Amino acid sequence: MNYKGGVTLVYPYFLSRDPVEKLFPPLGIAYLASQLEELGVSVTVTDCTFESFDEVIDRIAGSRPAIIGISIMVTMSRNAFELLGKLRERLPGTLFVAGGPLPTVNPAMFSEKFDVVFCGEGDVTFPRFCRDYLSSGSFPHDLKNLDLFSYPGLSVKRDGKIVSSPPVHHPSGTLDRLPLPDRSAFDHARYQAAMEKNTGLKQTSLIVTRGCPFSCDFCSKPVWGSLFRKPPLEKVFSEIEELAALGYTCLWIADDCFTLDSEYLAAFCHEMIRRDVPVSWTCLSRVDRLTPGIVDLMKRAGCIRVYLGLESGSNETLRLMNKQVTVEQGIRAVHLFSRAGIGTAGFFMVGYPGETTESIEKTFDLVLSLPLDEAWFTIPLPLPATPLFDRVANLASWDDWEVSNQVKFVYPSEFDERWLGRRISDTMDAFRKKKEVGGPRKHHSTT
Ligand code: B12
Repeated sequence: MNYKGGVTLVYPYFLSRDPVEKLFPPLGIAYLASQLEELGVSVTVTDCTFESFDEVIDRIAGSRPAIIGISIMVTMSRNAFELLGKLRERLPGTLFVAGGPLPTVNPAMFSEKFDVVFCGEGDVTFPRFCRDYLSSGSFPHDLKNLDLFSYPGLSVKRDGKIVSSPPVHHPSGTLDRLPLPDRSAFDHARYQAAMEKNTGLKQTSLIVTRGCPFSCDFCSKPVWGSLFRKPPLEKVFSEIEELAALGYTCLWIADDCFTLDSEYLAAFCHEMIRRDVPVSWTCLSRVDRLTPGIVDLMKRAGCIRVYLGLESGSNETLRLMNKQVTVEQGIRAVHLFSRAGIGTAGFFMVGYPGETTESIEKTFDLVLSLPLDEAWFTIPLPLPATPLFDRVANLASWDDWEVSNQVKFVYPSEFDERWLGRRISDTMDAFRKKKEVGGPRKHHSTT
């Protein structure tokens, strides 16, 4: 059954804000779109990345959707509220729904202005909610016809109070029933051109597994939760073959913990070798649970780079971060990958609450002592629903969350931003110099 005036899904990121940003099509709304289509609900996807604010407003307002769902992460709340304000003026009869990583951790922030908020894996209930809403009348006042508490993950403002339910997750074994994300609305030619310019590769992202059983102090993972789930490889390879057919030459497996389950990882690699898919891949990895055998297999299966959350050169700081790994394990992992011919990128965080200038200097020393191809520094960004956030709770204002990749604390820190900024740029200069002296690496660069 088709519904007139169906659903529009919006990803409110505008490229002009940061033209050197890595660009990946937004998978959250692509997953929701395919599941809405499966239920017979008419859906359009608006990825704002290559558009202007006014173009987006005009196009969406012109199509008069009954529901507008906006996907929001921590840097996008201002854009989301601006879109909401402008669109509401033009579309008073439309229901506005917020979802994604930020509403998941702070539903109250969005329940004030949006009609409905979804927390967690929105694809568990949002498609069913849209179908039911559209068949029950499709105007905001018709919400009362629905039993809102039969939609896990939903938050809503009722009689001046916000009623919210906890983030919802797919249970084990259900990922195999989900359709592949619908990427048909994305401008793949522009994504490929932008990534090729930045990285030399037509790279795109995909999610294979969901969930992470670890509890790093700074990590915001309530969308996926702690339960590690893995879909059947048959399904994963349908998606990979689709991406290769779209012209992508490299994949970024953006899972929280892709290398967690060595058996699954090995089966993935064997399948990649057997099918001979013409794409290389990169992934995030923890530094534990790695053996020369699995690393070698990853190389043979086309892995060209791993991103490692090394974070610190001090075991005391790693303990503060609850990383549950040691500096020595990190060093071993970098050497394992490097020896196998897989490029390595290290993420480091400096200025952690409770660490010392000595431990920060150990981190800078570590970066310069490792055979890394890339090094990335951040300072702590306390995300809601993390233990770190609770410890530094007196944040200045939500506007500060717009800041990404800058040395600017959004809470009162014991460290001086100017000193940290200078030490980071000195270290990066020394890092680049060391790489120049070492000569060009044989791997493709992904930055
Ligand atoms: C890929 C990625 C990026 C990419 C691009 C994002 C993109 N276009 O997808 C890049 C590298 C650019 C990036 C940058 C940043 N990222 Co990022 N990124 C990711 C990553 C690894 C995967 C995203 C993804 O594809 N997920 C898969 C899809 C299917 O999941 P999803 O979008 O969450 O969607 C599900 C639900 O959220 C929900 N949903 C989503 N939208 C909607 C909309 C509606 C209406 C509804 C009902 C439901 C709903 O349903 C979906 C299906 O279940 C996530 C980690 C993760 N595990 O998700 C971090 C993550 C999203 N990033 C994060 C952060 C902090 C950043 C940076 C700020 C980092 C920094 N310090 O610079 C920057 C911001 C840059 C910017 N552009 O504004 C945080 C966000 C935290 C938060 N609470 O908001 C995450 C969760 C990582 C983390 N654990 O801290 N990121």
